[in-house]
Amino acid sequence: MAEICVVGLGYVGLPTASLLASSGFQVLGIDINPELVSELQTGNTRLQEAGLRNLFSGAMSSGNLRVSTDVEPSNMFIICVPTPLTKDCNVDLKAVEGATTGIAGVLRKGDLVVLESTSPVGTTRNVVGQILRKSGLEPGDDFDLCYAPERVLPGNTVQELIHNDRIIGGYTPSAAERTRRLYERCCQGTISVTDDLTAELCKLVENTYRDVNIALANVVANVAEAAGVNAWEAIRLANRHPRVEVLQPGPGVGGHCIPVDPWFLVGAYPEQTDLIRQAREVNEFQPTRILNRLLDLSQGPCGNKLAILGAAYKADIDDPRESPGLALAAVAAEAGLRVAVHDPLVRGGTYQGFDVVNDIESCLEEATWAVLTTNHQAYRHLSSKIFLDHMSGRVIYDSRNWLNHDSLRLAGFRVLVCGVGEDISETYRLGRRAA
Ligand code: SAJ
Repeated sequence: MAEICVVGLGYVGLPTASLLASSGFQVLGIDINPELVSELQTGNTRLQEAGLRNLFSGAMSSGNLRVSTDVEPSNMFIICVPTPLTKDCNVDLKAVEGATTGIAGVLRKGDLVVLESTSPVGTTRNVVGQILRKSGLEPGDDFDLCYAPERVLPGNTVQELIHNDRIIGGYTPSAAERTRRLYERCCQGTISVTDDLTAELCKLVENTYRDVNIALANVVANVAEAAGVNAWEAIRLANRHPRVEVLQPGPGVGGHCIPVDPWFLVGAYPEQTDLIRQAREVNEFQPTRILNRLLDLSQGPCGNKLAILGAAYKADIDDPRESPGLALAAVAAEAGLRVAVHDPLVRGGTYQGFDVVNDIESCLEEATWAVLTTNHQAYRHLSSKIFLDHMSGRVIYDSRNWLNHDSLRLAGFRVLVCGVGEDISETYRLGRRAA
């Protein structure tokens, strides 16, 4: 029998199960997707996470980790399933409910159940606890119940699982203590203990803070464009203040966490969360702003093909979920443009109705405009030649301030930069006024 059953073998569950197994626990990893489980049974994972392949295959070959589609009795259960948004921006708790229902079927007195999935305040006790009561057991009396949010940055998951501080929110203090002892076995960060409601709010505050901060950066970029100032330079200098840390503007906020989690607060507390909703709206509008600026400021029409460089939601990862590049593709297609999308890391295929290709030449071929949406290292030193050789138009929009603007301008391109007024971008170099 497994000591720990990890339910959900995705971006968080698989590294968590692997790490616990390599810390000496007998772990069973569960996923409802039979293809994923068959693939994992071979000891391979497709997840592109530094250190994960070795950690996972080592855990499998040690015999401490097994994977299956079926939940089994276990001393401890950790739920790591997705909590996406519905179309009308409400939380979809179906995966949490399904995972919990499975656990309720095998729950025994003395077990521990931990929810890690980002969830609205109250989910641990009112959803998970309530479903588990169907087992005839009472949380707090018969079994322990906790909320322990994951905090890992996709792309650096294994390192962050080991080194980040963690919050453990117990339905009861003793449940929190027990969970702290469990996580201490593989987490080297400081583990703080609180109640489940506070821990749930804490997780939502972390991602909302980042969303609001990026929205501020995007507003600064809009002001800078109107005022003829370079926002990147202004933010860099403002951040020299010891108590200021403004993030960076860009094409919007992607991924499966930051654009989603603030809605869990807005949905439940609409009257208290105007600021949070507005920040979401600012960030969601960025692709449309980019398109409008591009169409307003660019040269006369010489075609209608838009080449988008970057389908991953952020730099140097292969994940296209909620990506600003694909959001831009959608608004551009709606405006009647032909759209091509390139990414060096996202596996070639169709995402949200758009083909993502891995060869940049075909994406740029005969393009009227090119927009850089992801600051991948692979794009950092793109030569002006590749744009010259393939594009028919001569307008490039850099939404991440990432390309070599001087060399592109020398090659005859008009370069628009997010957060830099167009007239300014011609006369400023490295963010300073030209002599
Ligand atoms: N972004 C900007 N400007 C910035 C920073 C980020 O536009 O200055 C954009 C990125 O390009 C990307 C989006 O924001 O499109 C989100 O990327 P991210 O790196 O800020 O965050 P995620 O979604 O990859 O991971 C976040 C992290 N949360 C925080 O940093 C508070 C991570 O620690 C969480 O564990 C994760 O959400 C999660 O699973 O909740």
